[in-house]
Amino acid sequence: MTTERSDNVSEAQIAVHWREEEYYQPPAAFVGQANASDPAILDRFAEDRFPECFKEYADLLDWDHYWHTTLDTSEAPFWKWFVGGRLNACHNCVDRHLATRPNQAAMIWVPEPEDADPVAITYRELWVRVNEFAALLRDFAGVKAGDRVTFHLPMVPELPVAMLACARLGAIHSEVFGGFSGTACGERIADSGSDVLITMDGYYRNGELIDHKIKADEACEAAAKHGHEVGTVLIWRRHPGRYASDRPMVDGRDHFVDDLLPDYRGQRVAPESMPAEAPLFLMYTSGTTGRPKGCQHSTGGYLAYVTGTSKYYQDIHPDDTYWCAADIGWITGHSYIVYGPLSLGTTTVLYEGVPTYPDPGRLWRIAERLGVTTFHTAPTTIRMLRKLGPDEPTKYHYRFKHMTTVGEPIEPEVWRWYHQVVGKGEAVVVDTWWQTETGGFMGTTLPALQPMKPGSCGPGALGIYPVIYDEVGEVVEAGSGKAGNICIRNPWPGIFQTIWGQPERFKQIYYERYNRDPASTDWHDWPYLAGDGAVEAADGYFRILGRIDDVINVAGHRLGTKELESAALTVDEIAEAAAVPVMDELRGRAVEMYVSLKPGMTASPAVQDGVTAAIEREIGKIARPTQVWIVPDMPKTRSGKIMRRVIAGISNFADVGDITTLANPEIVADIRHQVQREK
Ligand code: 6R9
Repeated sequence: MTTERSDNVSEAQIAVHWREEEYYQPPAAFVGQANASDPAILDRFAEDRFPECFKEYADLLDWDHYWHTTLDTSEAPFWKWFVGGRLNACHNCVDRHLATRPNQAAMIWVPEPEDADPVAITYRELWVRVNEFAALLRDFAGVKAGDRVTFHLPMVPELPVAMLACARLGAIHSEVFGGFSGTACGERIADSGSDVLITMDGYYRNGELIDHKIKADEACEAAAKHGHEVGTVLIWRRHPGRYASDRPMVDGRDHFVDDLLPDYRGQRVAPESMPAEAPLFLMYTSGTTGRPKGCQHSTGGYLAYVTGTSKYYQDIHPDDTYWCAADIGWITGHSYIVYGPLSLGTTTVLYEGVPTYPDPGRLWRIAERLGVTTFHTAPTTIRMLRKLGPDEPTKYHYRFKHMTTVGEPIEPEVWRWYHQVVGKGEAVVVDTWWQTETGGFMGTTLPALQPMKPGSCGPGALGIYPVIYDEVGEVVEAGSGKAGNICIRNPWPGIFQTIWGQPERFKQIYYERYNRDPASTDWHDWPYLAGDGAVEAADGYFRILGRIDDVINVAGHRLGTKELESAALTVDEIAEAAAVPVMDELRGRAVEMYVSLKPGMTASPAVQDGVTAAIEREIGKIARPTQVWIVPDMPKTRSGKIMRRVIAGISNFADVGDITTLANPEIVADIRHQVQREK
């Protein structure tokens, strides 16, 4: 498969092709209790029912005013769902459950260290907390409907409380994953134009209390460099009353939330009735250029889509104890820890720390202690736990009925361990392919109705019609064995509305490639380009090969090669940089950096460390490369483009393709010699 730029290398190009696998059927006990066990549901979402089929999802919500138009395509491809409708997302996730289950735990938070008890927060308590914090945001920080509020919060209940408080006010939240650097956070603050930053002084990870306030200072500084001043920084203390950082508080800017909150005790804030199309949140993700993309999600369409898919694919029932062990700082956490599960009134678990500390039995101990019924994680975690604690699950008496995987392709062998050992052969496994942009699941199986196939995510979700196109826009037929670019033919309620502040880029990246007529208002002319390579088997199941663009998916985290390269270029000695993906046993893919030096500079370990440090500073530790190679020159085309495809071939011990057209073909053997000798 080729990609958009000839100098580019894509993950999909270095994907391993595994053979077709056998089906696994769901256990009868699961089918008997499933939310979707009648095949009639497939007819209700048949193509000729589009778009009205999605009314079924929207009807799971409470609306202040019902909508008049299900799908408005007049400004294609800026789709508008449930037009005329009004609702409040916080009301749907909290208030509406007060009548039926005020004393049921809405959330259970499992903190580090391990001897600390889990904290249950009932729906009533959640309602009180959200109201008080919303009052503080409104009256102290001046937040109102439509304002953007950035969070840089770790995995603590204060994060969902802050999300729901913003939603209650109609403000747009933008959570930046806690592991991102202060600089990355500041860039996102400036891009979204947030006047308020909400953070925490510290959090636990691997048994250590990490100073997080330092990142708030860096974020404000970085935002200022982009010409944006942050007026208010609200800081929760991880241990109320006890400051976990030695960073000074900035007068007039920084405030401890636990000092302010007593003034708002008992206050109530009426949920703002928002148009269905009002943005609910921004979620930044990496893309083709250095500038991150703020994916803007709507209130009505998004909430309807995550509620519907949580019901039918996560099979969530109110009396489940549901645990998605992801971070809320990613789309998975927004959709399937917070909004979907709470909208359905279940108990959602969140945890602080990592799966492997203090030992690789931690997740299974939590599952046993809390009686978790439904479990959700990423292949990278599964691979790690399979390696570090292959028998750990057998030591604990939990029983999962349902398990999900998300974020990367899962190898059939790893899938089988998940099914057999983690799921004890009793749980269904639902592989869910989707993206920050899509809001919810795109390719997956209805667990009681469609059999599982290890390594394949499944067919399109209800009402979702994927198609694979080749480079010239011809359909790649199912069963042909050929890979191509996976697209979704139709819009759906969870699709993001635009890239914040960059509508042209939104159109260009996601819709230009296979658009049939730029003036058309017929959705058939606007296939959505997902940016993944995929293969469709004869049974209509899709196997995702990886990204086709300048994104590397490391342990389920999307990293932009341009962002990595521009971070490396901040190091004085560096003249040129190229980031390439390499296959990695545990993390799926890893990043290797290739750099060349300015004339007169000498290669040294200090330069290599400088590149790593720059990447950690600009993006965060998650982006740390596994190798920094200092090479005498980059392989280049005659027009001077760095041939990443050739470099990746060397790093992966794979074919480098045709190099006869390079300006400097001799460099290939030199680099190969240098790199492969050391690997
Ligand atoms: C939800 C999420 C999206 C990219 C996506 C694809 C990869 C996600 C997958 C999968 C194979 C799956 N991806 N789920 N690949 N099988 N089940 O992960 O969003 O962080 O935006 O990443 O992740 O490459 O394009 P996001």
